[in-house]
Amino acid sequence: MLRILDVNLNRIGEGLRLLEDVTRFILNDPELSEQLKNMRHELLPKDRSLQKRLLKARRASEDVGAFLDVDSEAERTDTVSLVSANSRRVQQSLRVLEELAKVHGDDFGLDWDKFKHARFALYTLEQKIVLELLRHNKKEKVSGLYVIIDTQALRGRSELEVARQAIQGGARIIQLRDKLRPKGMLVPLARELKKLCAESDVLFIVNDYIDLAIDSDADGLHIGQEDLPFDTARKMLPGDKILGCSSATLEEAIKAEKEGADYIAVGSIYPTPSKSGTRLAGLKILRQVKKKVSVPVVAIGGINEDNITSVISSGADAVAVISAVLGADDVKEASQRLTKIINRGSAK
Ligand code: TZP
Ligand code: MG
Repeated sequence: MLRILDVNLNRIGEGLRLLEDVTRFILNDPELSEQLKNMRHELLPKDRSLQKRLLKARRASEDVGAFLDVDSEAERTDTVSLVSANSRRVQQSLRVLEELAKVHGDDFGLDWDKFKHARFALYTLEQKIVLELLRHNKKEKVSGLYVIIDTQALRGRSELEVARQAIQGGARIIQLRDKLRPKGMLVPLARELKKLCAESDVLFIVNDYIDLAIDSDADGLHIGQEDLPFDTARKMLPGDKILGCSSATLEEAIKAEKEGADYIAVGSIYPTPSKSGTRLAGLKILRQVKKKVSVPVVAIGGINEDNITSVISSGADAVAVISAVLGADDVKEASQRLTKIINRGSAK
């Protein structure tokens, strides 16, 4: 009995410690890591004499099951599966302790209800950590060439064909931007673009429309200062989706990050014919924003082959363009040329 208690308490302590470290050092989430730390402290026995009895009962070198798990351990190739496996382990141990405490709880001062509550709390925590990790992974992919499929700039070509060529030319992010058609008409298009992007491990972002982003299972939503308030959009978006926010000033960028932006688009960097009424931000604001925010920074507006080097050397993690790619007869070639310059610049 003591050996079973010892083993399961150890599993709980170790598993929760791993989850805590992931939320603390990878996700930088103080609330989640605090919750996990409190849970660990609450579950592990504080009674010194029980701690001693457990230690005495330990027979780790004689454990017949010690190396039976190796196959499933080898499958834990990424942090998400690591979190799932460790959550499961802790949940299972909590269940074991819950059942044992129902029968023998009084002998060891163990409360079965405490284990049950912790198990249910962990089901929700696991979900939160996994969604946050998926979002974190997407955020890390915000770099390189970001091509906006503006349906007004297609010059008779299809959105899908242009997106496919841009991806072949090296685009790492594709955005659907449509200011013309009724939203309903965009539903099948957004779903197809998402499928195309997923096949190439390219991020797919929807501009303006949160419902369209959710329906198409896009990787994220992009909004500007005149769309939904950023914190409202963040609350409405599923936890694994990224939120991109346009800013023309340093103050707007700082506020956007505070309200939940996963990347900040700074623009317009140069005057642009592609969007009327844009405010000019310039390279100076780009540099200031890059210094002050910790999320990736995307430069946008009037960027082309001739000026992209300055944009990269000013710190942009990604460069968003419409005309430099959609204005070219050969979308793939234009994307390739921009990608090459970006890669050269960021390698420095
Ligand atoms: N937001 C700020 S500038 C801009 C948008 C959508 C237009 C970018 O288009 P281009 O052709 O790359 O200047
Ligand atoms: Mg908008």
